[in-house]
Amino acid sequence: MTAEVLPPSTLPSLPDDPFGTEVLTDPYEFHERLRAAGPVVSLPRYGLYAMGRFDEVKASLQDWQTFVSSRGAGLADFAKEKPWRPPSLLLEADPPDHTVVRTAMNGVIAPRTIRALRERFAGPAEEIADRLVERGTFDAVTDLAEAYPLQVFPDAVGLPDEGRENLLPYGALAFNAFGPDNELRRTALAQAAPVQAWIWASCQREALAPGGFGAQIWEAADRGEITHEQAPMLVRSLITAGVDTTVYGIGNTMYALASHPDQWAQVHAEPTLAKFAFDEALRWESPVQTFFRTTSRDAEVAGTVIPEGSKVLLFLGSANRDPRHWGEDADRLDIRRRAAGHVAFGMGVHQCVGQPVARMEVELVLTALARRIRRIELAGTPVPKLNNTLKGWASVPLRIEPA
Ligand code: OVM
Repeated sequence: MTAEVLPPSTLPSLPDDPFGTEVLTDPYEFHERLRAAGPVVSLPRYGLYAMGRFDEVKASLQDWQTFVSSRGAGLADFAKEKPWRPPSLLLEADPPDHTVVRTAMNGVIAPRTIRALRERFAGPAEEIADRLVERGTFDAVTDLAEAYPLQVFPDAVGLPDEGRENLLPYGALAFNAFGPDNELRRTALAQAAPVQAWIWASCQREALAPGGFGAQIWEAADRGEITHEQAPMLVRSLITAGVDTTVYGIGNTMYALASHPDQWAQVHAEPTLAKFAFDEALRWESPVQTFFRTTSRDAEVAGTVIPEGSKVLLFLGSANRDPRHWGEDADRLDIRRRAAGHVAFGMGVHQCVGQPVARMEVELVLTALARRIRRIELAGTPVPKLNNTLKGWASVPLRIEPA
């Protein structure tokens, strides 16, 4: 048999459904095949291009001129399909429009604001840690990862007390909606109307308590940094991106450490390691697994041309485990490695604006637990929570040994 010489334009292709139950439940075997197949891979099931290697994922996130967000950060191409909700002014926009609203948001989530909030977030973190340690067994998701952010974040935004049960369903909806028209997305959209109505009402000036992030966004409009039409949309961004992400972040961090008791022991011995444990957990099991971009022109990536108007699926969770970047032990959880530089918060102009809030929440709650708990272990089988974008758990039963 003669060896076939492939033309350089021949693109590797994988038949897998990255939004199917198998990959969503356990994506890591698929990620390995994706990275092995090449720097750019075709996913013909959805007519997509995909990248799973660290260098190309990072470079594409940084090249906002070529890999645009204004045509949607999900599978739907806003140039061709009507979005399920009015597009986000932050996530689904490009410079220069994006720059204006991003600058205003940076002002709202400023270091001074975060320092002031730390006091208000610290008490509840200590209290929840006391309660859970007292119990001895608890669920890291429902009793901690959901309970703590929901106790502190809605108050920080200034949201109404009534109706907060809509927050988690809205996050699940928004992150499922990035995916294809599958069961997860359809089910979420079928129940969306009352949830969306509460969210939008809560973004209005009269609904928001003084002093919170929400009121501050409206004040930025009064100062002329943004328009009054833009203000409720930016509050919506905070609500959409600020709840489920931190819930999954805490749940995944606790799962990571509970399944590696030796790593927990290190954080217990030295609770200031909590922030490193969080970065390593984000790298090892990234809550936001994927985002899409759309090519605004023919894009050359590692010798492959991606034609203009293509949807490109960037696998953040795969980039964060790429041995080409992280070394042969990329799959190993090691809180002492230099995990900062992961792309779990994205990279470039769209990199997570709420990052300081998320980091503060996790540091406070993880430090409070690390001081009080000597040993931690899984007390049962964790139950995955499936979502088209988010990777995490519905339940992580834990048993702990107090210090
Ligand atoms: C938004 C937004 C930003 C980041 C993530 C996200 C649903 C949404 O601006 O609405 O996920």
